[in-house]
This record gives sequence, structure tokens and C-alpha cells, in this order.
Amino acid sequence: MASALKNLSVYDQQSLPSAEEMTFGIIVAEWNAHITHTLYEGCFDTLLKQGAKPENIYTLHVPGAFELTAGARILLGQKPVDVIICLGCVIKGETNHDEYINQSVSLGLTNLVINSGKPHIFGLLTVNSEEQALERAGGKHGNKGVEAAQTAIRMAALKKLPIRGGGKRPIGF
Ligand code: DLZ
Repeated sequence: MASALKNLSVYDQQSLPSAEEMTFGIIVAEWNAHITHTLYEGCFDTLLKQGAKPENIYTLHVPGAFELTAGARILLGQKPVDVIICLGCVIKGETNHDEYINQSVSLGLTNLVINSGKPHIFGLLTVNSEEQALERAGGKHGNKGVEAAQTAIRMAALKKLPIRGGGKRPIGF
């Protein structure tokens, strides 16, 4: 489903596990800061709303989206967080720079997931225009930062909760 068909800020708060005992790393790219700041606010506030303690949330700023992977690796080396959230905004321009950056971030984060065994959340807006970015940073399609935070909590919970066998499990947490 395209994010245009889903409000990124809407989630089932009741069924989300408590984030009280979880630790988070947030890497934020400074390019398009007016957008990424809003993603960060949405992300941080959602973590707090779900019970995370501010002292268990570590934030690192990096210059641009291309540096998100390096930022994640640096933070992982210093803080034993349960999950890393990467936030950025790449806007398509006249050249293909966006494709190289977006590919690099998705491949880089996938590699980090495999090598560290820790979930990394792809909170990167990959949009064609600033208007599309604003629509996904608190605009009509919600806030990608909120979606990233609730995904992070769900993934951190996967690692903490015992996996049980048994009957069919319906989709949903
Ligand atoms: C160079 C560049 C360009 C053109 N556009 C963006 C963008 O839309 N979003 C973003 O986060 N970063 C951009 N960058 C910067 C690169 O991510 C990177 O910081 C530089 O190429 C230096 O490695």
C-alpha cells in the first residue's frame, strides 16, 4: 500500500507493547532539516508516549541521508540500544543523486541488520518533491517519524518476547 493511502501517524496504540524497558538510537540527517526535524519530533514524542524513558533514547545528527548508515554504525558501537531508527529526507532533483543515496541507505542498513542482529528502521522519505515530503512530515499523510517509532517498538518487542508455537496467529500485535 502506498503511503498516500495510509496515514503514517495512525496506529493502534493499545496493541503496541510498552517501550518502558527499551533503548533506542535515532539518527537524523540534517539535509532538508525543516522536514527531518518534524520527523524527529514525531518519532521522539511517540516513543515517550509509549513509555520510553528520555535517558534511553540516544540521538545522533549526521550531515545527509548518505551518512545515516555510518551514524547508525557509530552509535551501535557506543550504546547497546535495542533498535536504531534512521530519519532523513531525500528529494528528487535534476540528477539521479536520489537513487544512489536511497539505494546506499537501504543496502547499508540491511547490512547493519544482518551484521549486528539488531533491527534498523528505514525512516527515510524518498520523495519527488518538497510538497510530497511535507505531506509525510505532519501533513495530510501523517508523519513518517511516528510510523518509524511504532515500527521500532514492535521490532524491539520481537527480540524481547518469547516466540511461542501453537495455533494460527492472526495478523496484528
Ligand atoms: C548531496 C545531497 C543532495 C543533492 N540531496 C540530498 C537530499 O535530498 N537529502 C539528503 O539527506 N542528502 C542529500 N545530499 C547529501 C548527501 O546525503 C551526503 O550528505 C553528501 O553527498 C556527502 O556525502
